[in-house]
Order: sequence, then structure tokens, then C-alpha cells
Amino acid sequence: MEKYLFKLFLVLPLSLVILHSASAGLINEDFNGGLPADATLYGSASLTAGEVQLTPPTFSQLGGLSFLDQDSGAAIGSWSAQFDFRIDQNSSAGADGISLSFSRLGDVGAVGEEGLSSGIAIGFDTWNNGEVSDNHVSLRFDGALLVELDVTSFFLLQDGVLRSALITMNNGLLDLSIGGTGLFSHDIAGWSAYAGQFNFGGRTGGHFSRQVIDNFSASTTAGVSAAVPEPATLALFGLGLAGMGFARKKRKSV
Ligand SMILES: [Ca+2]
Ligand SMILES: [Ca+2]
Repeated sequence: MEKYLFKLFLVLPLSLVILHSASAGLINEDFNGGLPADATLYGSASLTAGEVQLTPPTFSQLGGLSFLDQDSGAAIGSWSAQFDFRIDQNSSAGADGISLSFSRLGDVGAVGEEGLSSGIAIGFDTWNNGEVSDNHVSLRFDGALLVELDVTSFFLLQDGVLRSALITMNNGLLDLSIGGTGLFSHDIAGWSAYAGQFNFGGRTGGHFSRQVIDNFSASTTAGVSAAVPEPATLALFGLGLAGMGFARKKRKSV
């Protein structure tokens, strides 16, 4: 019995460590060598001169770019994503914008500036459809609008400058910055870890822009919930500690 408990004490912490490092996906893509094997283009999206052109500068386009789930279906508790985007060759002010979603597993495809309606979607919107402005960013969760922020005091999304967007998501807390400028930080109510993948989108309508992304890097980490030991396991762990104490006592008395 003592030996069993001692072994339990050794094995349990090791199993917890394994759970903690079970999943960590990584994407790092400059698209210079073609479309990576784990990526798919949809609709109007094409690989053009080492960049992904989500829409060409023409009317009524809808494009998409998805990456395979990097974590074998594991629920993701935190991720970060960085990419460059450029919106130019506008027919007027710009239209309609691009999006990046970390959508629920299997929900991929061509999509507009509001992103996919499952999971988290960040919008870069260059046309005012009765929104806050024709130059704003947005955050949606499972299709519900949470943030809509005019960014005109910082820059014009469709001014043709290549800008870097950085999004970090930690257990439902999402931060967006563009070109090093922090834009918003939002704690998503009702969020819990889910399995998913990254999916870009771009759309034009009655007006148009050329909308391009490049240099996408992302990392994902499995949800905390998968690494938190069950109460029953904790109890066993405690038992293991007690067992070890008992084993030591026995050795001393020999
Ligand atoms: Ca490139
Ligand atoms: Ca809009």
C-alpha cells in the first residue's frame, strides 16, 4: 500500500504537466512560397505576388482564407494572431472590409467584414451600413455585436498603407491593436474554450477595394479547463502526499 501511494505521488504531478502542455498550435506564413498545405482559399480570394488578395478591386466580391485547426480538435483557451493588411484601389472611400474569425470547428469559407457567425470575429469595416462610421473595427461573438469602434482619429483603414494587426485572446479577454496602437480590450461575456480555426474574409458590394493580407502568424493554446484537475484527482493527489509522509516516517523508524 505504501509503495502504491508513493508511486501515485510520482505519477500524478507528471500527468498534470502533460495535460498543461497537451496542445500548442503555431502558424507562420508569408505566402511567398505559395499557398501552405493547411490553408484553403474561397470565392474571390487568390494568391497574388506573395500575398492573399481576399477581393480584387471589383464589385460584389466575397472571399475567404481558412487554416486547418492546429490542435486536433482541442478546445482553445488562448490564442494570438498577427497579420498585415492593405486596402487600396478603392472605387470611392472603400468597401466593404475584411475580417478575421476564430470560428467554431468546421465553420469556414468566404465571408464578409463582419466575420463568421460562430466563435470570435474581428471586423475591419470600410463602409457605413448604418454603423458607427465608414472606418471602424468590430468584435462579435457567435454573431452578436460586442464592440464597434470608429478609428478615424488613428488612421483610415483603406488608405493603402500596409498595417499590422495584432489580436490576443486570453480566456475570453480580447485585445486588438493596429500598427502598435491599442484600440480596444474587451472581456467577452459567456465565453468558454472551444475548438476552432482561423478564417479570413473580405467583401465588396456596390463599391469596391482591393483587400490584401500577408505575413500571418498565430499561436493557440489548449483551454485551461482541460488542464485543471478534477476534485477527485486532487483528493488522490492529497492522498499521495499523505502516503509519502507515511513512507518517510516508516523509513526514519527503521
Ligand atoms: Ca508575402
Ligand atoms: Ca459596414
